[in-house]
Amino acid sequence: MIFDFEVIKAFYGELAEKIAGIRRATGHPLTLSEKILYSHLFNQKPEGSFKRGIDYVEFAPDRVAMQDATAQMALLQFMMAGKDQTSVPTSVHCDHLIMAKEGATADMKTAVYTNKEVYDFLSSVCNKYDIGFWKPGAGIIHQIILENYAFPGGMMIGTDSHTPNAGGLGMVAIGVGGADAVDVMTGMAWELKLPKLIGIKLTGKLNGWASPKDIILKVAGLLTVSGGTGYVVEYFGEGAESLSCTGKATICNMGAEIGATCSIFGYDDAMSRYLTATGRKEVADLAGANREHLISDREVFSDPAKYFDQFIEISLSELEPYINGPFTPDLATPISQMKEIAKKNNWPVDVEVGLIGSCTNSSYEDISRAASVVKNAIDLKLTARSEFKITPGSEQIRFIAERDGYLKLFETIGGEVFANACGPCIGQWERKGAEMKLVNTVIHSFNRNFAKRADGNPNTFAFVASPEVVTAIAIAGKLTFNPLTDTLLNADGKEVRLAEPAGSELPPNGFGSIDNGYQKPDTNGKKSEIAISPESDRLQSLEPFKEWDGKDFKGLPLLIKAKGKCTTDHISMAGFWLKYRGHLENISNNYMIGAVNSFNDKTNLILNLITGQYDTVPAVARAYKTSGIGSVVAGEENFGEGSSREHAAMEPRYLNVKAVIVKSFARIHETNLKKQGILTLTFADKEDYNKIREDDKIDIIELNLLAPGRQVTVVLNHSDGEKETLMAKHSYNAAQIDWFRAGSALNLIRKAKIK
Ligand code: MIC
Ligand code: SF4
Repeated sequence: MIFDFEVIKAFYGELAEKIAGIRRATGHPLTLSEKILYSHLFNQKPEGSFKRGIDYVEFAPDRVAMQDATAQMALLQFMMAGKDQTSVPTSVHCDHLIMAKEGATADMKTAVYTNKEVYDFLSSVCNKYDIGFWKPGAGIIHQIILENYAFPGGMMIGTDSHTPNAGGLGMVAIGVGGADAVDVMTGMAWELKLPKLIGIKLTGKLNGWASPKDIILKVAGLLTVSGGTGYVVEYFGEGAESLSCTGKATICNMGAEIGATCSIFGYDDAMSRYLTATGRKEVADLAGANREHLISDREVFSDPAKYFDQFIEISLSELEPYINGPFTPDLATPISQMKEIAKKNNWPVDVEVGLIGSCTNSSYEDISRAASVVKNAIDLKLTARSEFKITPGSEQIRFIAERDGYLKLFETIGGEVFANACGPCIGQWERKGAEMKLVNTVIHSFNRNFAKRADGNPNTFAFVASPEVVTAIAIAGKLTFNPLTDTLLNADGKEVRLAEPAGSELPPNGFGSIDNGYQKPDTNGKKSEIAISPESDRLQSLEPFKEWDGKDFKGLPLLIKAKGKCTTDHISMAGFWLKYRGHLENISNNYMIGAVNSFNDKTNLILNLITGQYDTVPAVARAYKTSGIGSVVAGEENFGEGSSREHAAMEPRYLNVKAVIVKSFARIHETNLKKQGILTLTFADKEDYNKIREDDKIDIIELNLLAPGRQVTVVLNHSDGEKETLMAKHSYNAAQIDWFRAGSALNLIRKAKIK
């Protein structure tokens, strides 16, 4: 079955005419990114006047996807909007809440039982509003989207930062917070600052141990975790065409790790093969007939530097495998230099666990290449020195990996297969002994490796590499093992060298037909009421946030000045806390518990200005809230990097934080904060971060004059009686200022409905 085929057909039916109109209006050759973005304008015309990186533009995406950990809050908000059904095709995927502990079968049983209330809620909301529901065990959102929904030239948003995975099938797919999803689901325009463009030309061809993952690991090293912020990254060139569709998806997926709005590849034969193999030959035919509209114009290819804001060229023939980490995905080390760099940095090199899979690297190609390494190791009489775990991205993939004998091979070297879900990637890993907080090293093919992410242990050094490299390193047991040059001692005491991995792009025996875990909306569900028990500790109906009272913020205590990296994992931790994703009050108890207080270098220990005592961040925030006092949060660069979770924005709003002032924001988090009605500011002079003292009372004044481009005045009232005034910038446009005034973006939607 092809989902929403009529919508896709209609899209391709209009595409040629739309592109011709865009070309007339802009008057210049077009990149693929522009073609897709401009063909999805909400009501505006491209006029040739939009300025990239400056103008906010309204879009009409073709679909919305949500995963269970973010869908709860998104749907609770959607329910407040008073609609009968979603305006565009929408799907919900149960993937984040499944704990990895004893292997797939046992873990699935536990998950279905422990998360019953949430799954039942999501399933009944899906039935009521005509939303496709993917049951627990079906797989990870991005893998399911690639296998079933993505189509070249389309545009979608998803409440998960790795939504750009669908760029592997030529789609502009963007990660957003739940409130943005509500805009699109309620039929409103979805607004985005028109992204700038990075063009990356891939020349040559990958060989040996190098894989698509290494391309993005290298790019992450070049651009860093914030280098892609505000950009669409468009890949092209003969090297791009030589990659499998799923390999392209891996690259687009991890574009989130450089902060990119999304990444994309032009339509090619690899995409056609993937669409056909996954039962969507009709889509491949339509895309094939529109191929010229699904790639950049010829002029762009011949002079890319002229059409992209930044242009990079990478030779695949010379690319060697990379290992990125620890603690950040952009610390890129070519495998040949790992021995030296690990030694220099004193990284622990004994690898305890190698993990493959996740939404980033679960393709047939990935699994078959990793399996070839295992097969070769067995033939060479080697065993795995590290533990080895596998999380398949979907039931489809798990099924064929089992059918084609790969899972058996993994088990032969002690591999353990977890459920088709996020599992260890999001801290849903009951790893034995993690609570002892011992220093140790793991290596995985996931995308993120922030501190504590996988197992909650701050002393776990997590490294990211391709599945085949992870497998080789798990066999060797050493981070410094380079399969290209090094040998291993086998059971007979002989020095042996692993052969280069080999795999297949697509399953030679097809994908087979399975129960994929999809639940079609049941029309009887339309009439049912969605009941949320007031006693529940997992779900809680939302109360609208209060409107801004029109007054300046005066004498607000500083809640916390966060030091250094402050990702959404630091702001609203996942793992254990995922269970409260539908309960704002309960999840607010994790607010900023991972952030480092710049005044004492400790996490979760801050000064309570009322008592003069130190306490946890949530406790102090609640104390201020109860006393009717607002507060201010300060931070450094790329604040809120990582996830799309809007809990990181709703929690401070719920806890009465009025403003967040930082050196710079990550895109999704900044929008999330704005949408929830928190004032988001950046220091006009970054050095002013240093002026904020622990016991400051902060004024933010002349808020009635808040206007696009106008700086905001912040006064620091120090406890010694001195005052310092500093200026802060903001990126609000006029419509977004209305969100602030209304108390949240959703309040505006609700008001429109009430009128
Ligand atoms: C992640 O990879 O961090 C997550 C968990 O998928 C998040 C979403 C979430 O926090 O629910 C993301 O990337 O957006
Ligand atoms: Fe799930 Fe990890 Fe992918 Fe996020 S990055 S969707 S947690 S598998």
